[in-house]
Amino acid sequence: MPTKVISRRTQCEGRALRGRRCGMVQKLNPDERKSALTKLKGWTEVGGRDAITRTFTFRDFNEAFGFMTRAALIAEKMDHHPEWSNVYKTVAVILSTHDAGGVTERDIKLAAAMDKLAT
Ligand code: HBI
Repeated sequence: MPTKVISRRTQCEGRALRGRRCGMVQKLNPDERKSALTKLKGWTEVGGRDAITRTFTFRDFNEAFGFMTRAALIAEKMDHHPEWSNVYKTVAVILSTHDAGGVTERDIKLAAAMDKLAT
């Protein structure tokens, strides 16, 4: 049974009806990305990929997981999610906008929110 193809527009209308974000965002160009990084704390570009990364180190696992919990709530509210891993007191984060195939303003916004949580 062939799966029914739903146009992006229909998907978007559906998401809007459910109060979820939709609409395409544009990737930042290299200069925009570099400029945005100067406003963040300790984020760098990922070699060979249109993404940014930062590794956060906390006092212990409890603090690291608390950071992830708070960051997860922000990500869910933004409908924009990190690629991340946790080993004991460190949290390694990579941000990129899958829908756009690279770094967008959404990633910068989430990175700034994470920086604020980690201060
Ligand atoms: N998170 N990092 C990231 N990139 C996305 O494109 C993305 C997301 N979270 C949800 C989301 N897109 C939805 O809008 C759907 O497009 C999956």
